[in-house]
Amino acid sequence: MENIFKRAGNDALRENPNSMVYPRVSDINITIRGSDWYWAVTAVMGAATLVFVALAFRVPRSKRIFHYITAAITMVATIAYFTMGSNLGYAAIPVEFVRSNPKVAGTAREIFYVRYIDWFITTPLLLLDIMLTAGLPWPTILYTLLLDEIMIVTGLVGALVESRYKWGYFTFAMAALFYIAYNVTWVGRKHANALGSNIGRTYLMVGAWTIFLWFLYPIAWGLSEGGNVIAPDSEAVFYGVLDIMAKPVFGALLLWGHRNIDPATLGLHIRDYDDAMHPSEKSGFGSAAAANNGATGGVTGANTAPGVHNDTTATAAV
Ligand code: RET
Repeated sequence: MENIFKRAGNDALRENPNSMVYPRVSDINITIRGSDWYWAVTAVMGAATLVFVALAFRVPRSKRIFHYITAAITMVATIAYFTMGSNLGYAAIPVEFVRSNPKVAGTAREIFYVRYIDWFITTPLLLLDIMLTAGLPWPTILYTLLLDEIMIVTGLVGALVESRYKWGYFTFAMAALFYIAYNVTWVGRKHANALGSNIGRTYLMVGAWTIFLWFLYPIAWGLSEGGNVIAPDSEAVFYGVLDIMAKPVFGALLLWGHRNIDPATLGLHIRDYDDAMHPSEKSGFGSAAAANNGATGGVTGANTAPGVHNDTTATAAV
């Protein structure tokens, strides 16, 4: 048994012994003030969801994609914040650094894993909002979303690990964040600018806002789950302000930017059952003929001058 510790180089079983896995109680926790703040953020997220859904109903169904994605983001956050306000959705994790500061003195910290479940669902949706605005090719979008999921999952695992190995996970997450930032700031911007100045301007606004905010998250993590420097109440305020900026404020900016952009311009041709058909599609079985005509039917057909079936005119007509 001793021999497994004597092998040179690999300290894994010594640093993370199985004896450390037992149920624990946390002694570095949020107070009632932290809970109050989490409830306040719950209300903000819930109100934003109602506003985004209400805005969706003001435009035709075929133009609601960004409203729906954005409302889904704040809807999920509402539930996550409800959970944290209730002092639920956490694990008690022994701290790597035992501090003397009374605000963080103790041996096990309350780590809200529900935060990461929220981010696992909502950060890909945020990126989708951004990358669909740029009209990026779908393989680039999918790959960036995968890197984003890696960032969130490694962040969660790092937060739940008690030894210094947590910083290994932090490093993986940072590498993923840099890749995401490269795609958003560089690749996305080139694509968005190519689609016209209105789209380029909207993209620059939401893209720059996002990348600025996203780089503040690892700082919050380093001070909270990572380094146990700030109290769980301060962690609540830090992440809460960031989440409000990155979700409801981001969503408002995005939908404002999209008010004059037809999703069809971005290659998002969405069909609705009551779309008017192009005269040439009305022959035969009417709507059935239109439904089978993937290339020209739906939104494009509805908004295009007779005989013209390309994307540019479809957009210009709206
Ligand atoms: C973690 C931990 C370690 C390193 C990095 C992280 C990045 C997290 C980010 C989260 C973004 C969340 C958003 C939520 C919206 O409400 C996981 C904190 C890089 C970028 C935008």
